[in-house]
Amino acid sequence: MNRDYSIGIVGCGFWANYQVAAWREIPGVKIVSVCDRDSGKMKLLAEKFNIPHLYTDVPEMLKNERLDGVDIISNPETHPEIVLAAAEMGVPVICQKPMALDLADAKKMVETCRSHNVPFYIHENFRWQQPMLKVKELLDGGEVGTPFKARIYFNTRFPVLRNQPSLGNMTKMIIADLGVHLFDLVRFFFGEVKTIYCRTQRISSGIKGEDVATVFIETQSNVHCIVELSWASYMENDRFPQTLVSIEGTEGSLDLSADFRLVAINSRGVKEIKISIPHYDWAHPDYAVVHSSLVPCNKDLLGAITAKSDSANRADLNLRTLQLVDAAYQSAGTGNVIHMNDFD
Ligand code: 89Y
Repeated sequence: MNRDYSIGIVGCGFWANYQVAAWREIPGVKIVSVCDRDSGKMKLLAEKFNIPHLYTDVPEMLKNERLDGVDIISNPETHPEIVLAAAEMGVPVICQKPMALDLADAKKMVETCRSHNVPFYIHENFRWQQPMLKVKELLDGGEVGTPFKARIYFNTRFPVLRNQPSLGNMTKMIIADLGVHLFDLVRFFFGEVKTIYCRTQRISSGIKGEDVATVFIETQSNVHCIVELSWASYMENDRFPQTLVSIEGTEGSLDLSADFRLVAINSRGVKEIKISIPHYDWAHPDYAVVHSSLVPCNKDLLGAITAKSDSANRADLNLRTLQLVDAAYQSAGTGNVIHMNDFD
């Protein structure tokens, strides 16, 4: 990077602390402004990172600053309005997952950015986690032959709402917040989805949405994949926020278990691969595997919004991940199997 890039932040909650720290790892990136309706939160973040320009109003920030991109880290229900404002003002957009809580809103966001010729990308970081990159590399290298069955799972009793209390107000909770990541991994590993069937449960008290979901996905490449999501499960070795993966293929298997132990089994034998997670002093120790993925994810997104490269996190592509969220809720509500070609 041989010039400076000015980024403005919208949303100064828990996640913004790590997102800003991750941006600062990238040479040339300057976080020049922050915006939050809650001026207290906004000032805290600005002071912590020495950010010069402070706003409580998004259009004002977009109008006053010359930004190479706006990074939207606010709660999902605020995303449509902010993305549409950025599109109108011609400011390239990076928006946290989930893009929106409603598929129609998401489509409008993608369409508006397209019609204004404004780059629009989603900050989807799970596919940038070291263990997931390794799994993908082995799959692409033919280590297991053709995958036919998989399990991607995230079962924990970690008090997720302690750091992210707004999740408790979401009437659609774990699929919208966490399922979106795991569904994106399904697409990353195996390509697009043919059908989806989902059942949900609300186990914990004091929440409005589901905190458990069990999903059966059949991909176009004929992988049968179980996705398990739970924030209510007592586990012997609870390793929040590690996503675990097991994949069976025609020539072998991959098993990513706790503490990033990846085992590859095929006719050549059994191979154990230890994956190391990059260390950053600023990462929250409970979230290290996720927080360290913010750096390569942001680098990829910076290349994309500055037109140097494209990204798999382009919003129109991520829309397919969001369609899976919508389909999972449809299935949970009706008890039906949802065919993804109905979304075309
Ligand atoms: O909010 C979720 C996310 O995006 O990654 C993990 C998490 O913090 C809780 O499951």
